[in-house]
Amino acid sequence: MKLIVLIPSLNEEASLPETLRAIPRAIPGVDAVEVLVVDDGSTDRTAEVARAHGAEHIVRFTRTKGLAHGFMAGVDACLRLGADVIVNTDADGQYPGHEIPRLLSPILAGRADMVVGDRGVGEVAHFSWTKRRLQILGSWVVRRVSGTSVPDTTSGFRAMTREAALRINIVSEFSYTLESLIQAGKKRLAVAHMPIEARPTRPSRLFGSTWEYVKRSGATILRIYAMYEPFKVFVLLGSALLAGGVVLGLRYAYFWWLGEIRGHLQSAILSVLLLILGFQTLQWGIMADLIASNRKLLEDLLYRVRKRELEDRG
Ligand SMILES: Nc1nc2c(ncn2[C@@H]2O[C@H](COP(=O)(O)OP(=O)(O)O)[C@@H](O)[C@H]2O)c(=O)[nH]1
Ligand SMILES: [Mg+2]
Repeated sequence: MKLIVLIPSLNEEASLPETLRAIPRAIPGVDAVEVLVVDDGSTDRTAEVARAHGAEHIVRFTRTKGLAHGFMAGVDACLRLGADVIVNTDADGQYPGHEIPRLLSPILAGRADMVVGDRGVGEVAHFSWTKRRLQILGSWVVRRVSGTSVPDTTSGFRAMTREAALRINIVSEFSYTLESLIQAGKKRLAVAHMPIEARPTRPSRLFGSTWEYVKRSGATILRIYAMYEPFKVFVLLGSALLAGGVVLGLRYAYFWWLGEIRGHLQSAILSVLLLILGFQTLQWGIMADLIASNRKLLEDLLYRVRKRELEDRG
């Protein structure tokens, strides 16, 4: 069993030495532990520092592509390097290296394909009150959408098996945390969570402000959900529009019955408009559903191709 610890990094020369030092190199049940640092076009000495402090593998981009790209490239490289298990952690030292064995335990016990480290987002002392509430609310939404029971859905401390890594395809540009979790849930992977100790760190570089955080996470959740459950999304939307149209239409019919249609023409027009829009939205739902079934086939194809590539490498 080979473990590769993946660390996506952007200008992390200051924190990498400590983060790398803290990674345990001998873990019971694991034969080899290696470290792969993804240097996302850093302008400092991230790659050199990583190499000097024991990272066996470096993937370096010549320009910054963003965390989701870095994560996917890192996962791909880990698979090619023969990883049976991948642990992702942050370069800033928020997730202590000594928690890696515990994070791995559900996978080593054969109970999970993916494990998410739980910082206890409701209680983390170094998060502000608003950030804690938002984390709780956001995580609740993601649990509903993904059908998993992970308490801390934005945690970057994760372990996954090769099988899970082969199944996950990140398409959003911004962060992989929510998308990978929703995909894992929708693809019926066994997702477990493990309480871990988290350290206070410097302010996040991924989000400038809380508002930006909410906006981007909300958009990600909506898009990924619509990608996997398009029929539900569009039927809900279409039905709401149709219902509005029907109610207004009935109201108009009632006035017409009483012979008082003067002054009610506006609502009749609105009713027709809503009915048309609602009907069209339902049609979109059918279209989106057809496209989604193609996506499933494509994802399955991608999975088989990737698996074949790994097998061919021996
Ligand atoms: N590849 C890549 N990594 C990034 C980027 N921004 C942040 N990171 C890395 O992602 C991890 C988390 O970043 P951090 O600033 O701690 O955000 P937090 O997770 O919200 O605390 C760290 O290892 C960063 O080096 C980016 O644009 N590209
Ligand atoms: Mg951080």
